[in-house]
Parts: sequence; structure tokens; C-alpha cells
Amino acid sequence: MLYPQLNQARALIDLSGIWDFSLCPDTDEPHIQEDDSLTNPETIAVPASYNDQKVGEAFRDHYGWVLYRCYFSIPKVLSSQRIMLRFGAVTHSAKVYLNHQLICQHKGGFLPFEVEISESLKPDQNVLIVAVDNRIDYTTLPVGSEQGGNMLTGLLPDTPGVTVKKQNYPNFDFFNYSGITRPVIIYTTPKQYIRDITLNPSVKGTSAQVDYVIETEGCTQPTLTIRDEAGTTVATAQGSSGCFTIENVHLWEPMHAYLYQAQVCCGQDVYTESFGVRTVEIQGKSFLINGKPFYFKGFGKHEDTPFRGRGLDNVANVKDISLMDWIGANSFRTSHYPYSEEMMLLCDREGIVVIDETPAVGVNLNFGAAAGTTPQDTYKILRTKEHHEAVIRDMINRDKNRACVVMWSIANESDTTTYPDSALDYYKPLYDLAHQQDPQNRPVTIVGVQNDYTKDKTLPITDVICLNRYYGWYVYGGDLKAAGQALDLELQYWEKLGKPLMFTEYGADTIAGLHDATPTMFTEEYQVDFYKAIHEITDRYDYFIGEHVWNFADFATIQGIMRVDGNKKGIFTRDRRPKLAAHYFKKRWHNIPNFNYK
Ligand code: GCB
Repeated sequence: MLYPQLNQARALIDLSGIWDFSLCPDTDEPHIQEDDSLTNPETIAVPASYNDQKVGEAFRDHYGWVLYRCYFSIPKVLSSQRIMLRFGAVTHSAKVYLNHQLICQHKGGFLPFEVEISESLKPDQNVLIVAVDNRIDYTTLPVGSEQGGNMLTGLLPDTPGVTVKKQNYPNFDFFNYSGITRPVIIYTTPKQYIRDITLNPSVKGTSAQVDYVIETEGCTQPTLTIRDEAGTTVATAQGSSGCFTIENVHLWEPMHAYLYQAQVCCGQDVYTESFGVRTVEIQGKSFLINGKPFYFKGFGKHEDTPFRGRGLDNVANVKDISLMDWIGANSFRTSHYPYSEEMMLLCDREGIVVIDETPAVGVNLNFGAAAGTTPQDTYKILRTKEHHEAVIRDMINRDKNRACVVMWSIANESDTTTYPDSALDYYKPLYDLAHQQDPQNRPVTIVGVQNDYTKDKTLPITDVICLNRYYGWYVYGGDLKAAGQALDLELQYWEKLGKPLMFTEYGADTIAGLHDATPTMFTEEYQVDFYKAIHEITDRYDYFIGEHVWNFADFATIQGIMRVDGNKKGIFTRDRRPKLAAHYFKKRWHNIPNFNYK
């Protein structure tokens, strides 16, 4: 799906601003009043999560539907055009009503959707109501408790006379921020238009060959003009599919981005898609970008900032990339959901390497909030398969042209060992689907949870073994010597597989400002010692091709006994101040080259 664009053929109207808003009192589907009125309307900013915008539990812990409303008019001059309404993301499901008509529905909180509204518009004022449901359960990604049951205290018997409030109990470790979290855009195209553009570059010596497919509606014979960063035309092409060549190609390199612009014209329509030329390939134990062994230095992140929650925050995104540059990082993973299109485009421009992850987190009934005393077969109980397929397709379709994306992660910390065969039956088709779906056929991974790795049948089928490991924190916490030994044993095990392996998470909760001359858990000194102890082991293995620290910054979680004001494993605080470990990493990473470290 193309990102909305303002150009000579397309108009764009951003509906960001202060909307009317109301929390629905029960979980029944909201009834839209005849006069489109809302009960006790409040003000709310769009785009942003609603939870932290107002004071009080009612907002923070709301469970179920909310209603958003705004009014708009469309300039008459646009009435001859095809007019689209597009949502960057609505968490987690949406019903969209325009002038009292249900015009579209969408499930999934982290990917865009759109609907044509040309025929539903009134000549003067239009009223747009968006009903948003934030409930997560055994059918959604991410996974939450069924019917608001408490996954944390669910093991306790019900006590007569005690009513436990219905709440979203996430089977994952980040706050379930909700609402219209990314931009709401009205854009136009001519009636005959360009629907989609797929660009698939490969490199032959000093030139690039780019296979392309242009999907159009109504118009035929699109033309392509490819320009370099100086604006010079370097190639042209004609027809809905084919190949063009860029001589003396300037490659997109990690931390040294270079983007070409492909201007596509078809009938009256024009769309310019930017793209970088780079190759990604796994060869033996190496992860090659542009034919050279790459070493991942960076983070698992979150879209998480004060007040906005998970709402698009372009300022934070720019700042975070500046901090990555400062610290010597070159990459991150979009843990644990696809990030905004704005962030992906920014990474393309900045040369930040991205592992792009679906929202499949918490697909594991033997871990975290869901864990009971008897093992459960996650894949027989959860009903996520169809939605999982949909998010893989939609994420890859959205981000397929982004040079920054070098690998797809189809899930985080699924249960792959308790019932190893059913895990493999669930994941093998999804892994294959991701490969089929990607025109560039990039590597595909599943991020593995700390477990009895010897039983795992699923991770070995993936292209890069990606591990979340907490030796020295959840396992052997406070005993870094034992942590190192256990890690060493595990790395010896995986080495035999002959594939590249990286850490997608490792970390220790650290309270900024808490110091001790004798490092103990939660102090800034312990965080530094933790990383030093782990690196002492990982640096010995040539197939260990990357370190993504958990987490870039402290972030919000559900309240509970495991978390004091959120997860504190950040290398930066939530307001992006460096902890002691940031200075340690700055030194380490500026001494590790992006290429040929191993
Ligand atoms: C994990 C999860 C991540 C958590 C982290 C932690 O393994 O993937 O979502 O936040 O551990 O800090 O416990």
C-alpha cells in the first residue's frame, strides 16, 4: 500500500488535531446515535494513544470501545477526483462511520488501512466517527487474556464478594496503548490511478538491475523516470512491469544512505517512490549487506513516549536516530509490532538497518502473564493463525520497498519448545509465507525466548537464529560468572547448526541514578558489568553476528509487582538521558566497524 503523497496529481489533507472523544461504558459494540452525538464528549489529540492524555484510571485502564469524532469539508475543486480516507494505525480494531454509514472495518493495531469515500461525501460538512476497540485476546496480535480475565491473578480462585475489574491483561511486557495512534489522511488520486509500486533491485558489478511492477487501475502503460540524489535522470522505463538498469550505481549502505526516486506517471496520476539499492544475503555464518559481513549493533525499541504513548512522535524518532548515531549503533528491531511508515522512511533516509517485526507477541501460553502450572499447547488454544497470516502479508506489502529492512521477524518469543511439533506446524507455513510474500526474498526469523533450546525444532528452520537471552538477569541474576558459563554452553550448542546467530534482546533493569561501589542488580554499575560479562563470551564466536540490547529506552508497562513505573532496561531513560551503560556502549560500538568485525 502506497504511503500518501502530496504532488502535482494528488492532494493530501491531514486530519490531525483535537477531536471529540468518548469512552464507551460497556464492551458492547457502540451504537452510533442518529444525530451523531457522543455521550459526555471530551477532547483528545489525534494521532496519539488516548490512555495518558487525561488523568484517571478510566482513561488509562479503559477496556473496550471508544468513539472518536471529527467534522471536515472537502474543497469543491477536488470533487472530480477519487478521494480516499486512510488510517496509519488504529489500535487494535476499528469501525469507521462517515455521515452515519459504516464504510470500513479493520482488525490489527499497527498497519494502515484505507477506504474510498468519493461517493459518501456531502458537499458541505461531513461527520467522521471512528469506533476503536482496544481489547486483546486469544484471536488478536498481540495476545491478551480472554474476556478481560486477569492473566496475572487468574490462577487464584474467584472470591465471592470480590469483583475484579475487567481489564486488558496483555500477554506481553508493554503497556497496551490504544486509539488512533498514527495519522488520519484524506488524499486524492485521479479516477484512473497508480495502485502500487514494487521495486526489486539487484546488483551486477557496478550497475543495478531493478525489476519493477506497477499496479494501476484504469490507466495503462505507466512510465518510470529514475533520478539520483542530484536530480539527474539515471534510467527510464515503460510498461506495467519490467526491468531498468542504473549504471555506476550508488549503493545504500548502513549509516550511509543513498536513495533514488522512481517517478511513476500513468494517465493523469503521478507517484514518486524512493528506494535504495543494496543487497542482503546469508552466506554460511555471515549476514552480508552489499556482499560484506555486517555486524548488528543496536537495540530492541518501542514506540513509547510520555503523553503520546504509542502515538506517532516524529520528534522522538529523529532524536532516537540521533542518539543511535551518537552511541555508534547501526540498527534496531521494530519490537514488537510494525512501526510507523514515517519511521521506516526516516530509517531509509538515515541508513539505519531495521529488522521489521509483526505484532505477534505473546503467542505463548507457557510464559509471562499466561503461564499456569500445567503446560498448555499454545497452538491448539490460540486462534491467531489467520490474523498472523494477514499481518505478515500486510507488513511486507507496506515495507517491501524499504532498503532499511534487511530481515523480517514474524514473531517474538513464541513457545517453540513445550510442544515442539505443534510449534513447527504453526510456524513453518508462516515462515514460507513471509518468503513468498517478499519480492526481495529477505531473510526471515522468529525471535526465540529463553528456553530449553535443545528441544526447539522451530528456530533452526529460520535464516538467522535470533535469541532473547537474560543470563545474568532472569537467569543467574547477580551471578555474572555463572551467566557467562551458561551462555557459553548455549553458544557452543548453536554453533553446530552453521547459521548466523544474534542477540535480539539482552539486558538488565536499571534505575537511573542508583549507584553502588559493589555492583548489585538494578544499579547503573551492574548494567555495565552485565554487558561486559556477556560480551566477553559473545566476542569469542565468529558466527555471533549482532547485539541488539534490550531496550533502547525505559518504557511503560502494565502496573504489577514485576515493574516499578515500567520496564527499566533502557540504555536511555524514557526521556532519553543516557545511563552509565550508554557511555560504555558508545566506546564499544565506535570501536566495532559495521562490516568485517567477524
Ligand atoms: C522479553 C520480551 C520483552 C520484555 C523483556 C523484559 O523477553 O521480549 O518484551 O520487555 O523480555 O524486559 O523482560
